[in-house]
Amino acid sequence: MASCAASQTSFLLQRSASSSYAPASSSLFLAARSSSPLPSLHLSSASTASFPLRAAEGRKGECGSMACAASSTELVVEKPVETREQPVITKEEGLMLFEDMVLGRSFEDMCAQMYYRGKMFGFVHLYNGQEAVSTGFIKYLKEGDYVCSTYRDHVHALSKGVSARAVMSELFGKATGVCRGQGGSMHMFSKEHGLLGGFAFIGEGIPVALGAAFKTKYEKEVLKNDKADAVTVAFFGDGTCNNGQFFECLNMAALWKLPIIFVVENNLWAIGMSHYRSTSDPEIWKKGPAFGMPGVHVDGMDVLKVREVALESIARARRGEGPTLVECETYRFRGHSLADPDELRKPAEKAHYAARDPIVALKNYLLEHKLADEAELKSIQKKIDDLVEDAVDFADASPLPPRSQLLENVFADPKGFGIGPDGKYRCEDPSFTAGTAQV
Ligand SMILES: Cc1ncc(C[n+]2csc(CCOP(=O)(O)OP(=O)(O)O)c2C)c(N)n1
Ligand SMILES: [Mg+2]
Repeated sequence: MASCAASQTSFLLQRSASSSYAPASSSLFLAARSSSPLPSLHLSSASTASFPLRAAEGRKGECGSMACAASSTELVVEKPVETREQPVITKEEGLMLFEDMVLGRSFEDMCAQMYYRGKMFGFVHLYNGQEAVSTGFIKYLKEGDYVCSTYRDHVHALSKGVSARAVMSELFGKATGVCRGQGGSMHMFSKEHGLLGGFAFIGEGIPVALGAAFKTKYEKEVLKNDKADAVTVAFFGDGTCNNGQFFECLNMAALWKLPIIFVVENNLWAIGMSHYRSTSDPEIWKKGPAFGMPGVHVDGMDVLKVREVALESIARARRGEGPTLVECETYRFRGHSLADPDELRKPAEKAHYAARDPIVALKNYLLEHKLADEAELKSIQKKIDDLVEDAVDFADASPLPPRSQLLENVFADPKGFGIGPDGKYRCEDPSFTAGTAQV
């Protein structure tokens, strides 16, 4: 039980959960390692079906999820949370969250259609099922805040305010795309929106996000700019947490108390590799306290719980109190990419999470709390359907980038392409790019 013991606590703070998704048995507790002044915040819901399933699916070893869950009862005194009569969000906020999640889902469904119709090239990784994470964090950021994504980046871009037209056009490789068609699916970037990029290499975005957070700290403390209060959120997957850059960045972020939130989208799988087969301790949130920052574990299929953790960790970062590691338990509803036949995951597992669809859960919450009626929600869906259709029409009608754009933003020296038979560098020949790519 060596690694379970690492979460030993010296004190416990309790408060009630603010979400009424699972009112009967959810609990939220703050615990701190005896050696660290920083709290490790662990948000869990005992009635959330995914947690027991994950424990059951986990390795049966010493510190599988089940063992750790059992040991945590020694450390945490749970108290029943009273049922909340009042909704935790306003109507306006609820509809905003709903709209953003529906946009993410509908956009991705349309991407699948367009990909299979041959409108997109390369790999396309969809975000279906994980919407509560993107929406729950990004919608609570300010305009000047930063988001760093992965190759599963369309929905992060949309939540951060990049238009559906600009994302769809980028996917079509068109000049009107957010990166003028040069990035494609895995490389959404927008300086204007503080979107630091999608990254095809796993973990590559984490140090970039760290750099943005360092910039904010430097502006504030060295350049004495009191207005520098940007928060950076870095999203990445469970598989990526086995990568060295993750650990290096946790260390630096804690050391320098950077305004960054590391958001792990733990969807249980890294392509076809189960999380439980590839990591020494499947509870990723515990790595936060190990580096001296809070580690939070949250149900990533519940946008209201994600929201609660987001509000707290964003406020903490903005106050200058440093980084937070948040592990969101979520699930992707489609294969790893659109080229993946998705044959490795068990049908029962897929069905289990399909029944916990975060959009359906939010919809039910809005209806039950009389924050919206069916007609209002349908009209939001219709509005989004129209918006996504418009994005496709726009992308389709947009021009391809000119050939002259081919070598723009390519850092390799084009002279590396060598000297032609005429003794001149090949890149100096006006027809150099002709036929090298279909742009
Ligand atoms: C540095 C690096 N190594 C390996 C790969 C191949 N690869 C692509 S996706 C992936 C799995 C990542 O899984 P996870 O971090 O859980 O993200 P998810 O796809 O589940 O969102 C791997 C290993 C890569 N892209 N980059
Ligand atoms: Mg994963």
